Amino acid sequence: MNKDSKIYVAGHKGLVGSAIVRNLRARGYENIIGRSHSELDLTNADKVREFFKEQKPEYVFLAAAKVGGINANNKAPADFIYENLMIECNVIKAAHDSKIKKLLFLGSSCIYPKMCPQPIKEEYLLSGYLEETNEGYALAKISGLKMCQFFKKQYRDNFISVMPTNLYGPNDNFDLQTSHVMPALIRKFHEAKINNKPYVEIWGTGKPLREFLHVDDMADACVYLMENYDGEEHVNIGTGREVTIRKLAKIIANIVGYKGELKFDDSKPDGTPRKLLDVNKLNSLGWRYKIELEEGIKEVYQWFIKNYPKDN
Ligand code: GFB
Repeated sequence: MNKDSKIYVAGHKGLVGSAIVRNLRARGYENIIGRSHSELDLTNADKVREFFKEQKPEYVFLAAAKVGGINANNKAPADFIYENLMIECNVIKAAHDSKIKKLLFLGSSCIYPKMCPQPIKEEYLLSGYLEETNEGYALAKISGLKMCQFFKKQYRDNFISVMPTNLYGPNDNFDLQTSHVMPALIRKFHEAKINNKPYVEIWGTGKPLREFLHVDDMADACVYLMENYDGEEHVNIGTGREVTIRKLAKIIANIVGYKGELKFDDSKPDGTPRKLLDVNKLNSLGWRYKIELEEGIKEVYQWFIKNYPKDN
């Protein structure tokens, strides 16, 4: 990529897309374009085709997706599989037809089998059944990854894929019903602190293990791989470190300054027991994460306090 290459970040207002835009700007890329959902509906094939024809992007980061936490995924599997498949089909095909130079597709660590050996190597894909709470989303993301591989194989398109672990950062979704665990717990502990609530409810048993990566690290890895990786196989992006949900809750409570109790509601699903990515491939390509978990949470908590509506 040259500094004046035309780069389209699909999903430029979301958690990951906005971080990719910040990272590209910081590296001196100047010709970045994005379209909000109301400007361009990526599930509409004609509109997407038209957009690529008119704008002629040279590089594409496909960070647009319908995303959500365990509850959102569990309740709306049809929406998750449909919208994500449509976005992927439309953007990848339009990128192929307009002969762009390179595309990077973002997947998710939930593409791997539920009972995968740990840490999860890239080659474990499709070696077992999926976690049921996010099967729709996972199937769509597996299809996106495979589409990129197949377009590369059949047409020599330079389409690559990355599979991030659980991400967090500024511009996240803090809605308690649809968010991921990190923003949900930041908000729950903050509200419990200011309202002097004696306890905070945590979904599930607290036993599942999760790996968390700050979205600024994620964006840095994406831009790094766009610049340096052309392989057919996808690349895991993570830290290689994990915590239990119980430990995560304690870390967040401590950062927020909440002194009450934690109550675990095991009527809510735990989801996959463990999903720690093997990041040896990424490390050997020359990239390593920088932001430690506590440092990242402190930063996001400050962002949340600043941006959280005061009447809540
Ligand atoms: O982050 P999360 O929603 O997604 O939940 P997944 C992680 C764990 O935190 C689960 C527990 O064991 C939840 O039960 N948890 C505890 C909570 N309290 C809360 C809470 O208040 N809110 C939420 N959301 N969780 C998603 C997938 O799985 O991860 C997506 O559904 C995607 O497809 C994403 O892959 C990265 O890690 O379980």
